[in-house]
Amino acid sequence: MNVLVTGSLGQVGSELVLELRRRHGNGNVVASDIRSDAAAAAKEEGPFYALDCRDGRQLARIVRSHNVKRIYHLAALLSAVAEARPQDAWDININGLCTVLEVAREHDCSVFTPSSIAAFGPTAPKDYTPQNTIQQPTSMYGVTKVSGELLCNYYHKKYGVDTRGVRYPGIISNLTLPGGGTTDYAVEIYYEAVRRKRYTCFLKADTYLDMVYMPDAIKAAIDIMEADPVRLRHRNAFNITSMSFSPEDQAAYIRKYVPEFEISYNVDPVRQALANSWPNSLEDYAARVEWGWNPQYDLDAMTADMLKVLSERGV
Ligand code: AKB
Repeated sequence: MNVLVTGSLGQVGSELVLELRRRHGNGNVVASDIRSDAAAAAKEEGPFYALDCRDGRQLARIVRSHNVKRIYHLAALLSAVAEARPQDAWDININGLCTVLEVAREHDCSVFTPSSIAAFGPTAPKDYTPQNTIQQPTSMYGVTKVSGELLCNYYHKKYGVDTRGVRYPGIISNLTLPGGGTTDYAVEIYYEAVRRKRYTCFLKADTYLDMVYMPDAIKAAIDIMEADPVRLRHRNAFNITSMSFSPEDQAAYIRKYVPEFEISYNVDPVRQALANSWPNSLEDYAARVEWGWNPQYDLDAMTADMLKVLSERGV
C-alpha cells in the first residue's frame, strides 16, 4: 500500500512520515510539502515533492506515478495564523481538502484528515464534550475544521471515498515545533524549562485544554486508517484525548523534575479568545470502542519524557 503525506514538514507530518516509512518501507511513503526546503528535502529517506495541495494536476500526477492508495492530508493553517489570515485559511484548509478529496475519488484512495478540538465553539458543552454535539465554532480555523468534517463525510456517503479523521487536541512533541497554534505554549514551555528554567505563557494560568503526546497522536492516525470499516459508526471525526490540563498544572509537573522552574503570564488576547471558545476536555468513548483508541501517556509520563529527550539533545 503506497501512502502520500501532505504537509510532511509540519509537526505531525515529520513524525508520521518516519513511522510510516518504518512500517511500509522508505520508497512506499511519499512526502510532500508546500515548502520546498532544500535542506529538509535532502534529509528525506524516500520520495519528496514540493506540492501545493490546491494543485490538483500535480497531486494527481504524484498519486498516479507512485500508485498511491492512501493520503494523509495534513497541510493546513493552524488557529492563530488562520485568525490573522482568514481568507488564506479558508483557501488552504478547504480548497486544499476539496482538491485532495477529488483526486482521492478519481484514484480510489482512502483519506485521513485531522480535525481539531477547534471544531467546537462556545455553545458546546465545555467539559467532557460529547462526540456528537452542537458545533458552532467562532474562529476561522474552527469553521474550516467543521466544514472539513462535513465535506469528508459527504464524500464518503456520496462517492464511497474511505474518509476517516480524528479531532486532535493540542499535540506535544520533542522533534518538530508546531507553528501558529494556540496550544503551542504547551510545547514551548518544555524547551524553556530546559534552556532557562522559566517561561512566559501567552494563555492564562487556569486555561484548560485537551492535549496528546506525539507517539499517541501518530498511533491514532495509523490505527484509525487500519481499523475494520465494519466497526466504524463514525468517520469524520472522532474525539480523542489523553489529558486535560492548564498552564499552572503543567508548570507544577515540570517542577517535579526542574524544581527551580518559574512561570509567568503575558496573555495574548487573540489566542486566549480562541482557547476560551474551545472545550476544556473531550469525551472519547466512540474512538475507544470503534477502533481501540487507548493513549499511553498522561501529563506526568509526557513531562518526564519531554524533559529527558530535550535535555539529552541539548536544545
Ligand atoms: C492549534 O492550537 O491551532 C492546534 C489545534 C488545537 O488544532 N494545535
